[in-house]
Amino acid sequence: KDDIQINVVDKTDVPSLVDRIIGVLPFKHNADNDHPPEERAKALEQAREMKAQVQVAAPEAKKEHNDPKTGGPGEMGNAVRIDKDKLSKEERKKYDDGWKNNAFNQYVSDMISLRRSLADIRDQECKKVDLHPNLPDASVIIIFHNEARSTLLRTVYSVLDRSPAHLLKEVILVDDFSDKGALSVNHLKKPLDDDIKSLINVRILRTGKREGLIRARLKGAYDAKGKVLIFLDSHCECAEGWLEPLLDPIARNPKVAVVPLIEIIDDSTFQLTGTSIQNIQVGGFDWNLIFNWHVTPEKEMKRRQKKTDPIRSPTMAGGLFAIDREWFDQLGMYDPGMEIWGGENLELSFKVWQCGGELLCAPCSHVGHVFRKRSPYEWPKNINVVKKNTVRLAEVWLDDYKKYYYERIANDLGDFGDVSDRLKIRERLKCKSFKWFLENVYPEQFVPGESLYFGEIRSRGKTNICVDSQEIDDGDKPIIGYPCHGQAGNQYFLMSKTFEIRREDKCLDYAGGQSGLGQPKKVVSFSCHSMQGNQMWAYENDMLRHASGFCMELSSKNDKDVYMSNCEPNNQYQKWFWKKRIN
Ligand code: UD2
Ligand code: MN
Repeated sequence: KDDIQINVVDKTDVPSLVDRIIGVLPFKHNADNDHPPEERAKALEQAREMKAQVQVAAPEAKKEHNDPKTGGPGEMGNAVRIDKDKLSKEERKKYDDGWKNNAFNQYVSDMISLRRSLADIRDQECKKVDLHPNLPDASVIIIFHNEARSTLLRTVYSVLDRSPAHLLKEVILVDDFSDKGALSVNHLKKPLDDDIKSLINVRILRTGKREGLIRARLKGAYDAKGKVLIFLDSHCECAEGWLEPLLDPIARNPKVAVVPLIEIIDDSTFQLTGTSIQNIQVGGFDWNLIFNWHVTPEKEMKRRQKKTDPIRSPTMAGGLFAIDREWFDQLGMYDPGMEIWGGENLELSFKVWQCGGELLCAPCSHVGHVFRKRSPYEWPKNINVVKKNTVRLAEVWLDDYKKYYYERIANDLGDFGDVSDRLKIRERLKCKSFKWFLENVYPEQFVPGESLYFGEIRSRGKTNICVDSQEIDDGDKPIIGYPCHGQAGNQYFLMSKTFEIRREDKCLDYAGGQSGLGQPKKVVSFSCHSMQGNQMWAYENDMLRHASGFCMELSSKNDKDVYMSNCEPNNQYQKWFWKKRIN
C-alpha cells in the first residue's frame, strides 16, 4: 500500500484517479504471484471502495477547475488586472466590498481558478537535492477568521495538488468564529462544509468564540495526527515541490523548525512572484520586538555548502512553518495566554533556539502569501493585544534585555496576566539565556545597552519640544520638532557606540550643504548603513554636531522645523537634553 502515492484531491478526479490506483497496485506490475491473494484482494477491494466514494462528485468544484492549458485568468501565477472604472454599478460594488472586507482584491481572487497553475519557481538545483529517505508525514493546519472563500479554498487546493499523498496526513481547517454574513454565525459554514465534502482528508474544526490566531492554531495542533505540523495562513498558495524541503531538515533533526520562502502574492493582482535563491532574507527583530527581514549575513552564506542548503534564521515571520509535533509539544506549543495576533512568532523563534533547536529557512520551498497593508478584521477595543503578547514573551525569554523593549513602551507593561507556567517550561527544558541567543544566533543585532545616550532629545530653547522622526515607514521624511509626548516611539533615539543617532533601524542622516533654493537642508531618518559618513554625530556640551561640522537647530520661529546650521555655543535652539546611559 505504501506504493500508492496518489494525489486524491477531489472526487471529480474519478476516472483518472481510478486509473492511477490500478496503475500502482502491486499485482499489476507482478503478473506472477509475488503477492499473496489476500493482499491482492484487499488492494482491489480498497480500489473499489475508493471508486464508490469518488462517485459522489462535487459538481460545483468541477466548474471552477479551469484547465491551465486554456489559460484562465491568473494561470501560471500571472497578474489579473481590472479596470474598476469600466465595471457596471453592481460589479463595482462587489469590487469595492471585496477590498473593504478583506484588505485585498477579492474580486480578482474570485475570478481566478481555485486550482490555478503556478510557474515552477524553484532553482534548478532544487530538483537534484537528495532527500532523506524517510520523510515524516505532515498535518497542514490552516486557520482563518472571515477569510474570503476563494483565497481559503485556493490555499487548500494548492496543498492537495502539490503534496505527495504519502506525506500529507491531513488538512485541518480551523474556523476562528467567522461572523460575517447575515444568516449564520459562521459565514463560511454552509458553503465551506459543502466545498470540502468531496475532499479527502480535509476537515474543519470550529472555535466556540473568537480565540485569535494563537489559540486557533493550538486547537488544530491538539487535533492533528501527522508527525509534523505545518501551519499556513488562509490566503496562501503552495508552489511545486514546497513540501519535501520543509520535511527534510526535520527528518534529520526533529528539533528544527523550518520556514519556506514566503513569496508575495500581490494584494491587488494576485500575481505570485518568486524570490531568487541568491537573495534570501532571514528574520530579525527590532527592540519594539517587531519582526523584520534582513540580508543573510556573509558568515551564514559561507557556512553552507550548497545554495540549496537550509539557512539559519534568528526569527520567523510566523504564518508559515513546519515543526515536529512532539518537539512543538515539548516546547509548550504556543502561549495560550496570547490574544488575537502578534508576538507568537518571536516567542516560538526564541524558544526554538534557546531550548536547543534551530530555525531554518528552506531555499527550495516556495509558498505564496497575500501580504496586506491593513488588517481587515475586528480587534478588541479595550486592550492592546500586541503589547500584551509581546510583554508576555519578553518576560519569559528576554532576561535583562526586556528592559530595551520596556523603555520603548515607556515602561507601561499593562496587565499581561500570569506567565509562571511559561517560565516553568523554560526551566524544565534548561533553555539557554537570551544573551547566548544574541551572541550566537544574532550577533548582527544592535544592542541598545551598548549605546551612549538614549531616550527623547528635548530642546533647551523650547523645553516642551522633542526631536520626532515622524513615521518610520517613510524613511526619508525630515525629522521635526514636536511636543514631547513621553511615549517613546518616534521620539526615542539612541546614540550607538559608532556615533549614529538611531531610531530602531533608521539613523539620522544629513546629506550636508544647502539645497538649490538656499533653504537649509533637512535631517532625515534613513536606513542605517554602518558606514558613518552622513550618519555620524557627536553630542558635546548639549549640542548635536554632525560630521559635516554643522549643528542641529530647532526653528525659533515655528518650533517645528529642524535644520543644520553653523554651530553657535550660546544658541539655546542648538542645545538639546539627552540622557546618558550609565551601565
Ligand atoms: C503575520 C503572519 C501571521 C502571524 C502574524 C503575527 C505571515 C505570512 N503571516 O501576519 O501568520 O504570525 O504575523 O501574529 O508570516 N486569524 C484568526 N483569528 C484572528 C486573527 C487572524 O484565525 O483573530 C487568522 C487569519 O485569518 C490568518 C492568520 O490568522 O489566516 C494570520 O492573520 P493575518 O493574515 O491577518 O496576519 P499577517 O499575515 O498580517
Ligand atoms: Mn496573512
